[in-house]
Amino acid sequence: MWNNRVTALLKTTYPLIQGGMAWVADAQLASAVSNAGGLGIIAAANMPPHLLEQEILKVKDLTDKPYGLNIMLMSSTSHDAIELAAKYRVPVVTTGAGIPGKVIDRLKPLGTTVIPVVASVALAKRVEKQGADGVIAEGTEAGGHIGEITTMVLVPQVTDAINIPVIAAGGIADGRGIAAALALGAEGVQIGTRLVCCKESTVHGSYKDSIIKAKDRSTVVTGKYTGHPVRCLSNKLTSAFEKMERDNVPVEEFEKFGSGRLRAAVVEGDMEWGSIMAGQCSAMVKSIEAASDIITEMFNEAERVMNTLKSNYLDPHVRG
Ligand code: TUI
Repeated sequence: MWNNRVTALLKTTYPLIQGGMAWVADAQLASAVSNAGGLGIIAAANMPPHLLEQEILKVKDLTDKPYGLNIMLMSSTSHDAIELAAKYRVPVVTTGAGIPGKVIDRLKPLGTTVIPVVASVALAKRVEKQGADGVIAEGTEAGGHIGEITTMVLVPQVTDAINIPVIAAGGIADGRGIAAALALGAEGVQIGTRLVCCKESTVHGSYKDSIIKAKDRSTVVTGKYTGHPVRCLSNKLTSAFEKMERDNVPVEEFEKFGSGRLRAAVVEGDMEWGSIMAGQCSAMVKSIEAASDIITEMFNEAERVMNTLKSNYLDPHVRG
């Protein structure tokens, strides 16, 4: 039913990639997503190489299905992550927060599928020329480090500009979002926030609860003036960041103040002073379910949505 260029690339049942969320995307989450028919991802982010190696070994133990590694290009340990991906012949690598030329050059010759996250048409064209296998076009609705263009506007422009498959990301939390992404020309979806709240996710319970309690305007974007804007649920930390931005404090001071905050939220459950990175679709996440139930239901709903659209707008109507 869902076979297309993305399932062919990923060797998965569904055209779904899990977001490469720092501190969240570990072997337990990745294996749950892969076992459910999507592509589970381990986030290398700033993980020390020996711990990342343990996570790679663990995911290989917990699933026979394909899995991936996300390499955050701004991270000081990205080189080590690339070498570990090479050592273990990781099937798929996604990249974020930068230009992935060195990842493509090192890993493509080894047979790794490389799928960079892009937030602009220009970068999508550039990575296609560099040899990327597909792109994840991530809209500003997403959580964490983001670009400026919405998913609705970015995805059709990227699909028009390149020939490799496009995976839509940012703001997708249910089957309606999947159907919409496909309507915009994407052939797959990346899901972050909704999977933070799955049963197998090891994030602190308070983090999951905060997402479930979130409303439409609960997220804010801080750090625009640093050049690295980040979307989080609003709390005391984001208010302090907003004040620092108004006061134009030096960028180094701002970044030093932010250091360790994501870990504080994810691991310790500090909902006041931790960085609760999450997308705008937090408000659409209503319960904690197993990854396999989330993924199966999202694609079943997408199928129902597409059938309803067809019967409402395309099938011959009996006119009275
Ligand atoms: O990378 C992400 N999201 C992230 S990374 C992250 S870790 C972090 N921790 C603490 C502070 C800040 C970050 C949390 N969330 N998403 C993928 C993504 N990549 N979004 C936007 C981009 C992007 C932006 C610019 C990719 C390439 C790019 O190129 C720059 C250029 O010069 O064109």
